[in-house]
Amino acid sequence: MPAPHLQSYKNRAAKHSNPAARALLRCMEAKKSNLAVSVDVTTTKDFFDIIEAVAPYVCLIKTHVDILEDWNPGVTTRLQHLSREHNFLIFEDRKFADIGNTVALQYSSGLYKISSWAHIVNAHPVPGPSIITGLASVGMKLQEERGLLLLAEMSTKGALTIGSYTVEAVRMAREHRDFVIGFIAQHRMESIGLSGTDDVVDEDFLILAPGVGLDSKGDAMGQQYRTPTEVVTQCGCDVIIVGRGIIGIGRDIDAEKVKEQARRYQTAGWEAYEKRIVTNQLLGE
Ligand code: S5P
Repeated sequence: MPAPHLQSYKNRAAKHSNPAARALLRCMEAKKSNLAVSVDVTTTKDFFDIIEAVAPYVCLIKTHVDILEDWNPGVTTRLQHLSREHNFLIFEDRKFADIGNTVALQYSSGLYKISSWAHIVNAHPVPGPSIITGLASVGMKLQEERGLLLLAEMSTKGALTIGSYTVEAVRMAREHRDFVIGFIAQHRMESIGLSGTDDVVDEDFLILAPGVGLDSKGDAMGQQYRTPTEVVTQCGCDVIIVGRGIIGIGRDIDAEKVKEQARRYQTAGWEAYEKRIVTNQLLGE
C-alpha cells in the first residue's frame, strides 16, 4: 500500500478508523479544499464576518475562543450551525499541556466546554502519554466525531519540537491511534522513530501545517511561512493552516478581500495536492 500522502483524500476517508478524520477527509474531497483558516480575532463580529466569508472555501475553521473579548455561549452554537450549513469541521487550537486530570476538565468544562462543539483539538506531548489518556477519557465517550492532534513540530524559529521530542510525540500517537488522528507538524511523520523492520502500513496520520503564506516569509515574532507547494507537494502535509495571509493584519476586516484570499489559498492548496497525487499516478502507484 502506498504511503498515505501518496493516496487520495477520498481513499483515505474510506479507510480511516476515526470518525473525525473520516469526516475531515470526506469534506476535503467534497469541497476540493485542504484549507484551514485561523480566525485569530478578538471580537465576535469580526469572527463571524470572516467565517461567513471563507466558509465556502475551507474544510476546517481553526479557533482560539479564549481571545474573543465578547465571547458568549451563543458563539459556539452559531459556529456549529455554520459548520453544518457550509460543511466544515471545527478545530479549537487549545494546545492542552497539563496532566491528564486537568486537561480532561479543561476540555469538558469551564466557560467553553470545548468537547461539546470542537471536532478536533490539539495538545503538546510534553506531559507524556497521560495527556492523551485524559483527553480521550472525554472525547472518546462522546457519540460525536472527535479527534486529537499532537504538536510534533512547531513553525516558529528556534522551536524545541525537534529531534527526540518529535520522535516521542509520534510514538505516543502510535499507541493511541483510535483518538490521535495526526499532528501539527511541518513534514510527514511516517518514517519518524522506526527501525527498518517496523510495520506501519495501516498508519494514516493527518498532517496539519501552520506557518503558510504566499506573500510573506514570516513575522516579527518568530513565525515562519512556507508556500502551499513547499508544504503540501514537497513535504507531504495534508492541510494548510492560514491565518493572517487570509484575514489580514490591520484592524478592519474587509470581507471581500478575505474571501478573495481564501479562494486564492484554496486553489493553491488544492493544486499542490493534485500535483502530489498526479506524480504518484505517473509512478504507477
Ligand atoms: O507551530 C504552530 C502551531 C500552531 S497551531 N504554529 C502556529 O502558527 N500555530 C497556529 O497557527 C497559531 O496559533 C496561529 O493561530 C496560526 C498561524 O497564524 P498565521 O497568522 O501566522 O498564519
